[in-house]
Amino acid sequence: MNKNNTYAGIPAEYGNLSTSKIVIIPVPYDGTSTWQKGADKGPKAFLDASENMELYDIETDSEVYKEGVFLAEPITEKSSPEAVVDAVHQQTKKYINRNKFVTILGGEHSISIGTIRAFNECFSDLTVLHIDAHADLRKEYEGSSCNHACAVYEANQTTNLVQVGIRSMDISEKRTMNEEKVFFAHDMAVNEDWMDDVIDQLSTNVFITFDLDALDPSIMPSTGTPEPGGLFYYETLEFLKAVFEQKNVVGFDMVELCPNENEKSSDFLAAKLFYKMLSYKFTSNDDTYDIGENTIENNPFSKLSKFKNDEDEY
Ligand SMILES: [Mn+2]
Repeated sequence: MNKNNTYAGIPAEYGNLSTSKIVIIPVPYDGTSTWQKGADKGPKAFLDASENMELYDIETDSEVYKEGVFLAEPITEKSSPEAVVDAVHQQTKKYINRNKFVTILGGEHSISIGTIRAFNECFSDLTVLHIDAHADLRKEYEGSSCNHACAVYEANQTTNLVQVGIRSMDISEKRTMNEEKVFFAHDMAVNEDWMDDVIDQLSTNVFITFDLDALDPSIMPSTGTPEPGGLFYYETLEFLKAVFEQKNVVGFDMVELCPNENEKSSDFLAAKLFYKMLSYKFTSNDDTYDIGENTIENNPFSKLSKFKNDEDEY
């Protein structure tokens, strides 16, 4: 950890909870992964890489850390996958209720069950934009509904789930899947309009769950289950930027960084991608959103929340 004890080594004045618009919750958990272990080391590798990043973003001409980024205590619960999901759910909701732009850093993908549950309770008409190589639609896997293979089963029941980059699944998941809202990697490879087609499926409020194995293993080898044929960096950025510009992104998580001591570029990619997403959020044209007849002005991620800002409650 840097001398400031802050995200990316930012000056302490930008890391206070009370003045920060952004919160990062690290969840170093890897209890259910089935192949390569090590996603529990993801948050530390991510934070180490973040400290070596230059914090001016050229593309957006911004320094988003000046919005304030509070690095929350890591969630250390490990007793069972269900207990982890509960802890993540509660912590996420706590910070959403303080009107923060909440981001969660995994850890393996099962933690997203908790993050999505919190966002879905706090925001109406929520889309979960699931960017991943895997469908993750199993109801139960190895005896638990909180397994990484089940990450978006609940979201599929309770939100508008839109899946992007999928290239590996079990045939049983076809029964659960809404194929109109699934963008398979092999189709995206030959469809020039896939970004617009995805955006057409999104409601106004969007939560992004980003499994890093959605990216091509040539640029993101350090992940638990690398699958060939993934997204590349600039197309990913172009897509995300369009989503942030056209929709009200209410928060995001990033999961499945499984660091390898001999391969640091994946850690750095994750750190940069995360910072890019923050940069897009806070420089996108987010002054107004049309949601039906209502126009929400300024600070839309909080004003579309079902909850009032109540600092005293916590
Ligand atoms: Mn995956």
